[in-house]
Amino acid sequence: MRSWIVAAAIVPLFLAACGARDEDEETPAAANYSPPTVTSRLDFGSEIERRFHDNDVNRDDKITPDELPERLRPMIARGDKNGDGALSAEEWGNLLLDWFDRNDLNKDRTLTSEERETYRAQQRARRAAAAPDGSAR
Ligand SMILES: [Ca+2]
Ligand SMILES: [Ca+2]
Repeated sequence: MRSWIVAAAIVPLFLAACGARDEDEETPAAANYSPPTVTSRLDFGSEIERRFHDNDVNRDDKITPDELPERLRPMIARGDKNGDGALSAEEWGNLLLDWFDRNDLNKDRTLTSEERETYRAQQRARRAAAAPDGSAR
């Protein structure tokens, strides 16, 4: 019993020590290294809400085209289900959760920076394969 407890205490320490040594070995490359990130779908939900309020400049609980940067304006046409030309909090949330789920390639409801990278690369490849004038849909 006692040795079991000791082993349980030592194993994590051992793993931590190995991790620390690996980090030391990687130090020369550290300058170019951005640590991987993981976002849970739950965390992303509060992020969605925060971003909605950030973008809703006039606080009317709608995001209109003039409140979005040019490159994000196509979001409105895609997400505006009731056709009022703006995104409600719900329409905004659905759009962003849909984006999250498309990026979550292994469908474990967390999004890693690696998955985002992979998804971005897939999108680039898809655009490159489309007609040069962008007419392909
Ligand atoms: Ca607004
Ligand atoms: Ca995932």
